[in-house]
Amino acid sequence: MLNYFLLLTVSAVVLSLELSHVAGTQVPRPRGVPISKASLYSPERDFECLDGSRKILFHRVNDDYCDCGDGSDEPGTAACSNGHFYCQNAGFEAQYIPSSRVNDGVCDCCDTSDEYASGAKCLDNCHELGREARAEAEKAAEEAKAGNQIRLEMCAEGKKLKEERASKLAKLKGDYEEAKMIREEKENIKNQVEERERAALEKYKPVEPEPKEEPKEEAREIEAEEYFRMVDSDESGTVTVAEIQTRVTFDRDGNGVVTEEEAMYFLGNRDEVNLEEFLEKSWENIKPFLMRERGAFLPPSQPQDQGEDHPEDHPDDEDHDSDDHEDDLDHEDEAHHEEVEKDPEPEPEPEVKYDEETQALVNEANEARTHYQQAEKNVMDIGNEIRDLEAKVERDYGPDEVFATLDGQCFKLSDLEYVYSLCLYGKATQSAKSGGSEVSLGQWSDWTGVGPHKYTQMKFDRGHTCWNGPARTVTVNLRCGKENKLISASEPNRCEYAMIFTTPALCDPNAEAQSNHDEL
Ligand code: MAN
Repeated sequence: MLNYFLLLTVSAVVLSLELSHVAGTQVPRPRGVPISKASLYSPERDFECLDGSRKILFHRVNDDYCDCGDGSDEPGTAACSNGHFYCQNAGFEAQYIPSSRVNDGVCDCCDTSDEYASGAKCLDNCHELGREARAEAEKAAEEAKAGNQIRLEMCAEGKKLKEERASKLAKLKGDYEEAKMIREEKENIKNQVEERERAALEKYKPVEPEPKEEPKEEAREIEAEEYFRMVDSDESGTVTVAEIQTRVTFDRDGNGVVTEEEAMYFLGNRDEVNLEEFLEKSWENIKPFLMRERGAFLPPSQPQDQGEDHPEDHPDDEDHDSDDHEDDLDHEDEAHHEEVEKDPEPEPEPEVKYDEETQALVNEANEARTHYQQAEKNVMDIGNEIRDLEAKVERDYGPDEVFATLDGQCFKLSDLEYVYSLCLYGKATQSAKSGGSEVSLGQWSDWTGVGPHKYTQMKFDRGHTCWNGPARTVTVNLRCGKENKLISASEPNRCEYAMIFTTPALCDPNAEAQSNHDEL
C-alpha cells in the first residue's frame, strides 16, 4: 500500500517534470513556470507559495487544486483563478497568460502549450510569428536609423534657430531702445513745429458765429428779392404805393382796404423804392405781415427742398410694397438709418489760402507729424517682434531643441468625414468635408508625457466649446518615424480628440522613451 502511494507521488512529479521537457526546455520545472523561477519550484523540498503565505507538499503543485492565495501552486492548470501560465513560445516572444485559460479549448500560446490536454487542435506558429516580428522589427530599426539621422539634423537646425533667435532678440532690444529715442526726438520736433504752426494759424481762425449767420443772411436776401420781384408786377424795378395797395397783406387795420398811408408805411414813407432800398428799409416792415400771405406765397427754397427730400428718403418704396410685412419694420429702420447717416453731411470746409510763410510752416508740421507717426509705428513693430521672439525663446523644444523646427508647421489628415489639421505649438482644427466653418479643437498647451516619456505626448486645449459640453481638447501621442506626419485622428470620447504623430525627433537610439517592454 505504502509502495503504491510512493509510486503515485513519484510518477506525479516525474509526469510534471517530463511534461516540462515536452515544452522544449532544458531546466526541469513544473508546467507553466519560466526558467527564471525554476529554483522556486524544487521537487526536493516543500513548495512555499510565492506570496510566502504557506508551505505545501511539493506534489500539490499543479495537482489541479488551488492551495495558494496567489495561485502560484497551480501555474500549469486552471485551478486558480488568479494564477499565471508561462508559455515559452520558442521562436517568438515568451508570454504569460492567465492560468484560467489553460485547457479551455482556445489556443492562446503560439507554441500550443496552454492546450496540452483539451484536445484543441492548435498549430505551433511561433516561428512564423517570429519571422514576421523580426521583419517588422527590422523595418522599425531601419526607420529608427533613418529617423535618427533626421533627428540629428533637426537638433542641429533647432540649436541654430535658438542661437539665431537669441542674437536677433539681443539686436532687436538694441533697435527698440534706439527706436524709442528716435520717437522721442521726432515727438519733440513735432511739438515745436506744431507750436509755431498754432501761432501762425491763430490769425486764420474763423470768427465763430459768422459762418452760421452767413447762410441765414443770404437766405433772407433771396427771400426778400423774390418778394420784391413779385410785388413789382410791372417789372419797373421799383415797388410803388399803387403796387402795395393791390395786396391784402398790407391791410394793417384789417378793414378790407389798403390805404395810401398804410402802403407808405411799408415803403418807409416813400412813394416808391428800388430793390436796394426795399432790402434796406421795407423788408423789415413787410416780413411780419407775410404770414397772412403764406398760403398763396412760399419762398421758393422751401417747396423745392421738400420735393427733393422725398424720393431720397424712401428710395426703395416700390420694393417695399412687394416685401413681406414682417420685414417692414426693418425697412423703416434702414430708411431711418439712411436719413441719419445722410443728415450730418459736413459742409465742405472753405478752403483757406495761407500766406507763404504760414503754408511753409503747415507743410513743415505735416512732415513732422508723419515722421513722428513712422517712428511710433517702428517702436510698436519692433515691440511686437520682440514679444513673438521671446515667446519662442522660452518655449520647450525638447532635448537638444529637437522640436524647434516644427514650430509653426501644420500637418493635415483626412478621414471619411473630416479634415484634421495639427499645427505644432499652434492649434489643432477640424473641418467637416461637407462644409461649414473650421472648428478649433484646441490651442497648444504643453508636453504631457510622464517622466522620461515627457516628449511622447502633447496636449491642446481651449478649443471650441461643444454644445452643452466641454471645450474641445486634443491629446497627441508621438512616436518615432522617419517622417513628420499626422497618421491618425479620432474622437474616443465626445469632444476629446486623440491624434498620433510620427516624428524623427523621437528616433533616438539612446533614449529609453520608446521602449515599452512590459515585464510581469
Ligand atoms: C461636431 C464635431 C464632432 C463633435 C460634435 C459635438 O459635429 O466637432 O467631432 O463630436 O460636434 O457636438
